[in-house]
Amino acid sequence: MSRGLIGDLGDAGQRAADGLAQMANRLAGTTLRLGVTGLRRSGKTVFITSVLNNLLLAGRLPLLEAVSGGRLRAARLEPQPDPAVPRFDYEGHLAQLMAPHPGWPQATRAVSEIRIALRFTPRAWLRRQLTSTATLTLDIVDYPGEWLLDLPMLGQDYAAWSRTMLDLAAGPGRAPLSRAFLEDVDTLDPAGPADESTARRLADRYTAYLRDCRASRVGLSLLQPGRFLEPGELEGAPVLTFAPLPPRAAAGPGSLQALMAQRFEAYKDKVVRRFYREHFARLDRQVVLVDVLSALNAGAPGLADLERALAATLESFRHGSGGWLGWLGGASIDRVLFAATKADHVAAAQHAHLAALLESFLAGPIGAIRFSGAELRTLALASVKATDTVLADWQGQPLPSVQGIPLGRDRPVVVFPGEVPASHHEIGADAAGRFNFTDFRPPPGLGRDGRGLPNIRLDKALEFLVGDRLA
Ligand SMILES: Nc1nc2c(ncn2[C@@H]2O[C@H](COP(=O)(O)OP(=O)(O)O)[C@@H](O)[C@H]2O)c(=O)[nH]1
Ligand SMILES: [Mg+2]
Repeated sequence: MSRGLIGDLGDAGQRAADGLAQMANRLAGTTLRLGVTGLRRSGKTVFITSVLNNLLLAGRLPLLEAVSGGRLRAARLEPQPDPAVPRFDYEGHLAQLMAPHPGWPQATRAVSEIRIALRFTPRAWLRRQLTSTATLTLDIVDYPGEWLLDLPMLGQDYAAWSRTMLDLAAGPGRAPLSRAFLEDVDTLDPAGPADESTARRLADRYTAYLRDCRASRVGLSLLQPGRFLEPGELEGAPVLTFAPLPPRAAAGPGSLQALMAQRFEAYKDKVVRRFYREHFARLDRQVVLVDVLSALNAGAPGLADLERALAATLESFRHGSGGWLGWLGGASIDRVLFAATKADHVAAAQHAHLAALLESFLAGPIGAIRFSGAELRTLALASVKATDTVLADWQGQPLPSVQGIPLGRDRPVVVFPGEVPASHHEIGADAAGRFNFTDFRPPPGLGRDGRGLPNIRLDKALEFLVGDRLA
């Protein structure tokens, strides 16, 4: 017998043992960690609230097979596993949506988590013989997409990062916002002596520029480092006191550039890698929520920026030798859903275009990096449906329109929001002002029937994200 064959038998034996262990685990119940991310106001809080509400009530989820098949027996919230992480305030957010004068939940900023246990009857005959009910413990982790956008920094050194950031700052859409910072950089010698007040001033100007980008009408989103905008407990710390500088070969130890590079490395280590270890590396599944319609409203620069932000996000789900995650190790995310949120802002007939548009943004980066890694899917959803699609008569033409109460108003109106392009290649530089999608309020009486918050395709999202673990 050759050594190879012994080796093969050994592997097969090991695999069988692993398989049995896995089976035993699954019978006893499994835990799945689902990350929910997206940039500010992309819809994370509303998504998690509606997912929990519909699972707890086995409600409006006809395309989640465990629900339509009547196999979801019971669901309840349980204490979360990480006592130091804030709990997702499900009850508070739901109360706001169901109030007599309903409103959207308050904006949230940091990471939070919540655990829901789902008891179900297994679908497979063999498994049913072994156990009549199984439990899936689902941990949902809400974290800002801005933090995810920092992950690619781990694959860059200070010089490479600086070049990328300075090019971006000088590009279209951003140049008017970065002027004060770039002028300051122009008058400095990176090879000159390090000095704290200069470092502080540069960091302040760079932060002001990032803030202006975020506040700008065009809705810029690729903003690094993310913690400059959401510092939390790190406000004023040296790890946040740096900025990109044009690389100078002559800059030696003790130079301003050396100080900045040191702090850039500290940021990677203390902030980015820590987030990676404590949160990201522990996730099994991920949903990335994208507010595509707001990006359309913002016009061409906002759309170009969205594409860059999506490309950076995608990097995080790439496995194997090509991706920088390979050497970090431990990433276990095997399914990622990119979901265009607030689909109820447009008529049902436009939803396919909305999903195709999001896919077209991802197609470029996927081709460019020859993506291999987690399984990807895109769809358009509304976590809470605030409108109805109606056929309105516009000068004798029936046009699919939406009816709902616009934000800041009290009465329902019918609006024709226009067509969503099916690809971003169909959007010219003249996009500014072409799109004007309206924001709506949650309608009164939401969820009163006890059948779960009305939504669009939340079930399809869940089938992809957790359906296989409910089988
Ligand atoms: N019509 C509609 N609006 C939504 C939906 N989800 C989110 N929104 C809007 O988007 C805003 C931000 O949502 P939120 O969940 O707080 O975003 P987060 O910052 O990612 O947690 C809300 O205040 C709503 O105005 C939805 O499913 N339908
Ligand atoms: Mg939130």
